[in-house]
Formats: sequence, C-alpha cells, structure tokens
Amino acid sequence: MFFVTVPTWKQSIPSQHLAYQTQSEMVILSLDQQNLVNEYHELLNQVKIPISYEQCEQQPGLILYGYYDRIDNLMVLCKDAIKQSHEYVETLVHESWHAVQDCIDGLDNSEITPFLTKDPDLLTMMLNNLTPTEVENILHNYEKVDQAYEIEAFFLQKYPNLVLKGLNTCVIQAASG
Ligand SMILES: [Ca+2]
Repeated sequence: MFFVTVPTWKQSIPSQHLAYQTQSEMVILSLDQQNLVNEYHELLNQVKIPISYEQCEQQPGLILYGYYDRIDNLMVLCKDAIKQSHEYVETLVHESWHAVQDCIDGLDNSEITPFLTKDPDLLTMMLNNLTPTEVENILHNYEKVDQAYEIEAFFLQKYPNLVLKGLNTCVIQAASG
C-alpha cells in the first residue's frame, strides 16, 4: 500500500492545474517514463498481475495512491489520487515491489516475504535512507506487521531498475513453475 500524509501545498493548488489526461487517463509521462512504464507493464503482464485503475476510498489527511492485493494478485492504482507523472511512476514501482515480495514464496498463495529484510543490517540501511517524513508516515499510517514490507517498498521505489530486476526474477520463477 502506498499512501502519504497530505502535503499542504496539494490542498491549495486549484484543481484545474492538476487535471491532465494521458494514456493511463491520469498523467502525462515523459518518453523515459513511458519506456520504463512499458517495461513494468510487460513484466506484470507476464506474471499475470493486472493493474486496475480505480477511484479509491480516501481517508481524511492521507492520500492513498495505490495498493497491491496479494490474495487476488492485483495492483490497484488510485486515479483520483495520482495527478503527476512522478507519483504515477513511484506508485507503480512501490506496488511492484509488493508484487515481488508476494512472488518470492509463489504468487498463488497468501504468503508474502520481505526477502531483503531477512538481513537486519540491510533493513537498517534502508530505514536510514528514508526521509524523516517517510519514516513518520510508515510508523503512523501502517500496521506494525506491515512496516518491514513498507520500508523495503519506500526505499526501492527510488530504484525502479532494481525493482524491474525483482519482477524479472518473478517472471523466471513463474515460467519454471
Ligand atoms: Ca499472491
């Protein structure tokens, strides 16, 4: 799940400044972003994880950008929340990492493994590289049992190429049965 505390500037921007349409019906992507997004779509397609663009139920003071449903192997991106290209890419990468976490023990069960966090030093390194806002967000807005998964996802959303490698591993794993 990817949500953040509402930054105050967001509330003050007139809505017409945020309203643009795209191929994803949400945002305009740069050419580099399009290429990256296409790679994600291709790999998610290969592991049969569809992306559903939905109006999400928003809570006061938080923005829910998307979530990954590990039971149905489904990624939901919140079209009401995602207004800018970087939000789209970060959410796609973040939720894709949750898909990678899901695929480690096999996609078609309810298991989910934050595999990097088996190494406590690595988890600490990732935590230390998050912004104070991100750390606060994780501590306040996520259940304790979900926090390790989120530390990984928040850290790795800044490394889209690493997450692509993770997805690629899922594809190989799925193909080998
Ligand atoms: Ca699953």
